[in-house]
Amino acid sequence: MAREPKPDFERYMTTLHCEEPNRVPLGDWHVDQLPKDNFMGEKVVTLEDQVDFWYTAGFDFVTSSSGILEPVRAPEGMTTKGEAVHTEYGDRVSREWAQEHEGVITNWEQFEKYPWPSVDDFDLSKWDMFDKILPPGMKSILLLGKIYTFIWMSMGAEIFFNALETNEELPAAMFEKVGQIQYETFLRVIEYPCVGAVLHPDDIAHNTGLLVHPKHLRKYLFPWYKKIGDVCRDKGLGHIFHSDGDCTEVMDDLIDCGFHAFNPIQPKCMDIVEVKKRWGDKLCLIGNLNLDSTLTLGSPEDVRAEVYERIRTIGPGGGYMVASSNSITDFVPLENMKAMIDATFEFGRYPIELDEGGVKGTIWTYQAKPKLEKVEIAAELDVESYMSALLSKNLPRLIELVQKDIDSGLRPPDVVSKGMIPAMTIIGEKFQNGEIYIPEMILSAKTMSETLSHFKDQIVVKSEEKQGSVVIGTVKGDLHDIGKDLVRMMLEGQGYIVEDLGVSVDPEKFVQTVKEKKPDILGLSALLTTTMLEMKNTIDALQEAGMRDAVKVIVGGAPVTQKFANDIGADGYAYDAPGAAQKCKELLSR
Ligand code: B1M
Repeated sequence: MAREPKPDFERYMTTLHCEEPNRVPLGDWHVDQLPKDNFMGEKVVTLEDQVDFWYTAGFDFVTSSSGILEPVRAPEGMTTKGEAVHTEYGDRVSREWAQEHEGVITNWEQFEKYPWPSVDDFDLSKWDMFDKILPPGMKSILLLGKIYTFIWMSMGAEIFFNALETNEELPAAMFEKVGQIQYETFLRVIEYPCVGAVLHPDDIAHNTGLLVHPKHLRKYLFPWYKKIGDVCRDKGLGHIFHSDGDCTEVMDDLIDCGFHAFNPIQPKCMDIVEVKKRWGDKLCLIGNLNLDSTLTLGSPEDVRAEVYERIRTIGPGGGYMVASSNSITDFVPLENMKAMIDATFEFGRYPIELDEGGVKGTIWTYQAKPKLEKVEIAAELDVESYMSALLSKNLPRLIELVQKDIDSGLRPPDVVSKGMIPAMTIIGEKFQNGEIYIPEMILSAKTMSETLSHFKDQIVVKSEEKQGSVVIGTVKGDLHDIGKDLVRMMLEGQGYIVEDLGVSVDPEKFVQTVKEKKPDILGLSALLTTTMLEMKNTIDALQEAGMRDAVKVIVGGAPVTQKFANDIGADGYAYDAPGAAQKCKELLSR
């Protein structure tokens, strides 16, 4: 790359204002350590090294985190965090993440005792340094994380979701506390002249929609963004929002919060062409280069073709920056990262006049999520009432309904299979259609399991009436467990006996458990393109152990597709939790 980097933060700001600059800027805000080192051919260690990396790669800025409230700290005596280690690179990129089940702030006592930081305790000298060492034309972008993400991670996802739906006092106090800390940090850091923009990396969505109902975001989160946004507008600073997943439902809210730009528009979740049409005059779009496939599994030619296509379709008129659909992770090959940067320089010059199909390569375009088959339910009981009791988490009402049906002469297992299971299936459909959110799904499933345990002595299901048994886990190297947990709950709610092995499960552990427990089905979940390959390793390990025919294997998770499932020899694939329950039923009835 013999290009002379000519950083120009004005170009970045012009693009944020949805106007045409002289060329399309690069927009990634996070690059893992390994690709940085590989790109530079040496370890990127000091602040000067960091600046050198962003400058040499061709960015108009360097990003830097405030470091406040990150990561979630587990003070002595409180529960600890999980750790992710990408095995390919040993411990070089090991990280810590809060476990979803056990938060560190789950009650008032923990809230009071938490070592809440203040910006006054922070060493802000790096911003002073940036002021001195940034090359002409470059500015720094403050990564002001995280409000929402910090709160759900420190409370534990399940506890946070539950509290939002049942007793909002603690989450409300958390939003107040965390929002205030972030706001004060923001005010202090933007005093440094080097700061040109503020970016919030705060994931609020997953593949098919928001993680929680937008009313909670509107009440607790967006007012903080707006407060920060107002100051940014006043001071001429850029204001950028990052959330993975499908944020369609709140795009107008984000504009109202004063954001100039939205990142990363995951291609599996949102159609960037449609997003540009609907909001492109008010919101600059940053991202969309497919991390699931092109950037990670494709060739440099594929990357070049995808950059060409995005610039051709989204670039005209301004308001677009080339970036990945999350970040440049350590599993993006160096030559693909370079191809992305080079192609941006090659094709991004304004005015953009590129012909369709001008560069050949396999590229990714948005595909709408699969339409799920509507399940016909033989509603012999009052399924509607069961459903509303489950959705309102009304345990006494459920107990009353079950008792009434038992008293009318029905066998208790039939009450479950003809009343509660169909009700849970409809709740699953509502989730698929975006009518309800993850907390409602989780809480309905929990309420169902509490009802079942209330009647456990009466609901003695004969073995031939059991739906089947499932061993489930997230594969090796992968720590994502919210989706896997939802699948487990949905299966339990449908009458399956489920053994959950947790996250980052070795193939050997899966094989051993299949040997010991002899489940009908083995369920594998993966959320990363790299860890998806562990699904194949697990199936191969079953084969080697002579156990492949002993169990049906179903796979799922955000990057997994039916084609991938076929390629690795899985017996089934499901797009989501309700689909997983359907698939298990189908496999067991064969
Ligand atoms: Co991460 N993350 N994450 N993350 N994260 C994703 C998955 C990502 C898609 C974001 C993106 O690209 N914009 C991306 C993966 C890209 C890729 O590889 N293709 C990603 C990345 C890159 C990373 C890190 C590498 C980030 C980094 O370090 N640079 C890192 C890796 C850590 C590790 O695992 N080793 C990382 C970390 C994290 C957190 C720890 C911060 C957190 C996880 C917390 C936790 O789970 N306890 C996190 C989160 C929250 C996400 C997003 C935002 C949301 C995932 C989620 O919980 N969804 C996600 C973005 C996205 O999904 N679009 C993202 C809600 C859940 C209900 O949906 O899990 O999809 P989902 O499950 C669905 C279906 O997929 C299906 O049913 C579920 C319910 O309907 N399903 C199955 C799941 N398992 C199934 C099994 C089945 C059948 C269906 O059969 C057995």
